[in-house]
Amino acid sequence: MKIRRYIGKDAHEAMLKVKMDLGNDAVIISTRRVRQKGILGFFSKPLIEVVATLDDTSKKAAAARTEDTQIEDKVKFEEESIVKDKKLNQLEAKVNSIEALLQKINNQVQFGHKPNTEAGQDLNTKVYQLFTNNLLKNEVEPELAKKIINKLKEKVGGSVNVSEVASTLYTTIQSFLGRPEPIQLTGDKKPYVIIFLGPTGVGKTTTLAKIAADFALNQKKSAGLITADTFRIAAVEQLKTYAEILGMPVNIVYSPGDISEAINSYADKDVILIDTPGRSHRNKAQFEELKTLVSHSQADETYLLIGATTGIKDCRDIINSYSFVDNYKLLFTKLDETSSYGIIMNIKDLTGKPLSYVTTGQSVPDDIEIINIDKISKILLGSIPA
Ligand SMILES: Nc1nc2c(ncn2[C@@H]2O[C@H](COP(=O)(O)OP(=O)(O)OP(=O)(O)O)[C@@H](O)[C@H]2O)c(=O)[nH]1
Ligand SMILES: [Mg+2]
Repeated sequence: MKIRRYIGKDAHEAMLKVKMDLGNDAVIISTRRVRQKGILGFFSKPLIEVVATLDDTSKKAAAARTEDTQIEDKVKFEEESIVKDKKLNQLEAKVNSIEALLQKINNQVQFGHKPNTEAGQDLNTKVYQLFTNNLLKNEVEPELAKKIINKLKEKVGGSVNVSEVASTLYTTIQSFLGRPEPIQLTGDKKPYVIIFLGPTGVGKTTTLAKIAADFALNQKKSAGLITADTFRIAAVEQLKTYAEILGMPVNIVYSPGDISEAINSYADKDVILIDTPGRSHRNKAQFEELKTLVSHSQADETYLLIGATTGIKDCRDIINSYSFVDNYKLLFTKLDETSSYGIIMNIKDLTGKPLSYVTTGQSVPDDIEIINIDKISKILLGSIPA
C-alpha cells in the first residue's frame, strides 16, 4: 500500500501533486495545515498537507478514526515537527560549515601531530593525496582528478596550510563546473521551444512534466506539449496524463517532418516542451530519425539528460551519439540513486557544456532543482572517509 504525503501552498496545488503522482484514483486520507520546516517556518504562511493513498481500505480506516485520535495525532505531529525543525537546523549548520570540514581534514592529515618544517614536505604530499582520494572516491575519473589536483598545486604552490588548500580546491571545482544555466524565457521569443533528449528510461517524460508543472504553477506561463514518442503507446498516454492534470494541450507527432506544424499550432503559447523517444546509444539507425526531429524543431534550448548512475563507458557513448546536437545543456537525473557525484565532473570535462538541473526522485513536480554547484563542490571536496 502506497501512502504518501504532499505539501502545497494551497489545497489546489497539494491536490495537483497528489494527482500527478498517484493519478485520479488517489484516495485522500487526511488534509491539514502545516508549517514549513526550519525556523523561518514559524513566521511563514501555513501550507496544506494532503495524505493520500491508492488503497481505499485506508480511506475507511481514516474515516473510522475518532476526533480524539486526530487531536492526539495533531499534537504529536506538532511535537515531531519541532524536533524535526531543530534537527534540520543542526544539520544545515553542520553541512554549511566548511570550517568543520576543514577541521576534520586537518585532524586526518596531522594524525594528532603538529606539523614541523621537516615534516612539511611529507604533510604536503598527504594533503594532496587526501584530496585526490576524495575525488576518486566520488568516481571522478583518475585522469581528471590528476588534472584538477595539478591545477590546485599550481595555485597554492608548496603551501601546507590545509585550510588554504581546501578552499582553493573548492573554488577550483566550482569554477570548473561553472554557473548553472536553467531555462530562461527571454520574452523576445514566443513561443520558446525546448527539447529533451536522452537515452531510454533516463527520465525525459517525467522531467518534462516537472518542468511543465513549474511553468504552470509557479511561473504562470502557458505551455504546449509535443511528444514524438509514438513508438510506444504507453509513452503517449504517460504524457497525456500529466498534460490533462496540468490543463495543457499535447500534440502528437508521428513523423519527424511534422514537428514544425505541431510547433506552429502553439503560436499563442509562452513555451513549447518537446518529449522525444528514448534512443539506445547502441542503435545507430534510430538516431537518423531523431536527428531529423531535432533539426526540424529549431529549438531554442536543448537538454541532454544523463542518469547519475550511468557508467563512464556508457557516458562516453551517449555523448558521442548526441554530438550531432550543436548546443545543449546537461541535466542529470536520478541523483537520488547515487552517492558519487564524480559523474558530474566527468561529463562536464567530456563535453564542456553548461549544467542546468538535477532530478532527485520520481515525484512530479517536486523532485527537480537547479543544480547546486556549491553543494556539489563541497561533496567532492570533503567526503572524508571516517
Ligand atoms: N529515482 C528516480 N527515478 C526517476 C527520476 N526521474 C525519473 N525516474 C523514473 O525513471 C523511470 C523512467 O522515467 P521516464 O520519464 O518514463 O523516462 P523516459 O526517458 O521518458 O523513458 P523513455 O521514454 O522510455 O525513453 C520512471 O519510473 C520514473 O519515475 C529520478 O530523478 N529519480
Ligand atoms: Mg518517455
